[in-house]
Amino acid sequence: MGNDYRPMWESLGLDLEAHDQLLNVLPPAYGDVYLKQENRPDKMEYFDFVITEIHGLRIQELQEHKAKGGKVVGAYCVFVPEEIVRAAGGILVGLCSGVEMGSAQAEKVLPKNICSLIKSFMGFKLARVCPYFESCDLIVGETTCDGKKKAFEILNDYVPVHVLEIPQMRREKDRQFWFGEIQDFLKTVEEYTGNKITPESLRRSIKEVNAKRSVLLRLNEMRKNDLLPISGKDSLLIEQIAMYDDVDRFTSQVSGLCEELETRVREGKGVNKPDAPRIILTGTPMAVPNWKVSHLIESSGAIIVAEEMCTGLRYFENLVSEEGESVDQMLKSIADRYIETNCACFTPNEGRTEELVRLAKEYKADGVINCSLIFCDPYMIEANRVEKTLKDHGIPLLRIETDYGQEDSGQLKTRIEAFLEMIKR
Ligand code: BJ8
Repeated sequence: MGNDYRPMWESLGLDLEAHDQLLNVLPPAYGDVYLKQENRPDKMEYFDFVITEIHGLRIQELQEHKAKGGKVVGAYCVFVPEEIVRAAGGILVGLCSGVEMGSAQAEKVLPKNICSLIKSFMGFKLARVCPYFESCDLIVGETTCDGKKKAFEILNDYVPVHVLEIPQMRREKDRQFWFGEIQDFLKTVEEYTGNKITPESLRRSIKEVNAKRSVLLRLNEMRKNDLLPISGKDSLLIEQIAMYDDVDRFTSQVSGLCEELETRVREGKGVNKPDAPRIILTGTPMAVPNWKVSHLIESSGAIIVAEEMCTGLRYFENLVSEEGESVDQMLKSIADRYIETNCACFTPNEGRTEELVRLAKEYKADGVINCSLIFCDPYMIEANRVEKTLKDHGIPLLRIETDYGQEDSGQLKTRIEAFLEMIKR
């Protein structure tokens, strides 16, 4: 990192020693996973820079926003509508943590057998190592899974938490209920920011967030080519950065990258060998810096063509309708868009399995790797439905259960290599 950010981190109340340990893990991991890739697009430079400045420049921007009276809202799930936070002049940041940190502290308030994602976000808070967390005026939780639902009660002891109740089915009465939740969320956001959301501010923010999702879709479309202009690892990185970077700047940077990628496609330049097995990754989200499985897959000679996960297609595949005149009409469009997210918290969740079959065809995938975090009941159990559907359609599947540790890397690599050998083109 270029500047001395220590005074800023200190003012945020971070435990500087523990924070140093966290920052020391990142550069070597990033160098090994990302910077050694061959034939990377030049425009990845911006995203490398964002990672280098992950606790620096962006945090400084959040502090400047707060100094002008702006609010920062943190979230753990793609069900939290960024459009509403932006329409009230706030900034939404994704807080999902993808690294094991503060586990000892987290285990004082949580059981040991809970998924890495929950343990990590609680650990980040209790160990005071995340400047994003410490910048938040409000946290938005959700009732997607039991672990998160109960963890938010504990988190509320440390920071104000607004919990969105997520329906677990999509019947008409669930949709009505969800619309009510979205209306309540708007009121909370208005209260915290002190700003009234108007039809103009909401329409503008819907367009801005749609533009972000559209540019991600544009990038993803290019991954359908036989020669992919970008690796799966780089695509995942961009999908992770989408959760906390400045919306307009991110959109413009991805758009610039897309131009370079489109040229590559026209010139027939790719990052993969033509016979590399094409893989779709599906399952629980992979937050920064969780690149383990993607790295294992691509360093074994395959190419990831899509991520059917919340750090992936689920985040950007649907847009909010830009029709609607009143705030309520637009809120209805927001509610309609978000409830279609194919999270395993829904029962049944056939949309996800149908989507996987469709994606396998569109992206010409040779196989699917279903990756669940250990102790994640919704996704570990739903792996059964995924397996059954893919088997019915003759699509090979590998099921992986893992956590944020590196201890299982060798064993996972062996299994991935055996799977790739089996589906070899
Ligand atoms: S919409 S996938 S981001 S909830 S891994 S904490 S489910 S026990 S992350 Fe998710 Fe929203 Fe759904 Fe997406 Fe629980 Fe499972 Fe842990 Fe999970």
